[in-house]
Amino acid sequence: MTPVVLLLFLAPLLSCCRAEAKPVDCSDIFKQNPSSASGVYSIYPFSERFSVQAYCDRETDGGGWTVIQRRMDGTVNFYRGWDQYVAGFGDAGGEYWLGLMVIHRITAKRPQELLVEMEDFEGNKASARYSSFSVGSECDGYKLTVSGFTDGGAGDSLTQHSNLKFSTFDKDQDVSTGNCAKLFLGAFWFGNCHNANLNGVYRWGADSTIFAVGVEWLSWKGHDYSLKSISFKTRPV
Ligand SMILES: [Ca+2]
Repeated sequence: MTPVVLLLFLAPLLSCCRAEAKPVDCSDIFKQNPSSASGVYSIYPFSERFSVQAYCDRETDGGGWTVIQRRMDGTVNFYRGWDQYVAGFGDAGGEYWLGLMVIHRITAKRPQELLVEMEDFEGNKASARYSSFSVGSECDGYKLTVSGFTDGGAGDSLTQHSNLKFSTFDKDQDVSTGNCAKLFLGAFWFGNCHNANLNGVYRWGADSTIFAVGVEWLSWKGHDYSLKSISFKTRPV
């Protein structure tokens, strides 16, 4: 068989292989179309038939980040129960939580890194980065595993939460005798109880009226400062 005949023979197979798989996460979207801008996209972490809306960051450090959590203006109530934290809620164009099911799925498919970015009400910005990040399955209580901290000025308020299960006010999986989610009005990988409360109450800056219930990252602004914005972003290593 000559090479030309062979090519004709293989043409249908080759064109078939070119059909792109649906993007599992935001990194696939920018790989498939490098000129895409940051914004809301459909991703398909479970199957090609079931899409999830996510905000994809194209800019930060080369882009490819899938935003899994974002606070920015206090428009969405984050004090919610277990089912909502499993399924996800909010608006991918604004404040939202992508959902434990999706986060587990994305981090189980490929090894991931995590970037936490935050801003205070004075316009200061800081970040924290982790070279390894994953969230276990529901059977594991959606356990957080995180390591490889690099400081972007925010300090490390997350490594202490590694190996802890996720808790909401109606599902206490923390290691405290109390209910951390109820005590600190959030939902998180609480231990006894927290160094970060990114799903806490949005309350516009410094406020010590009620201890540690705000949107917090302890190592940057302490327990009595609720951040203007914070986001968790993940991408394959
Ligand atoms: Ca408890």
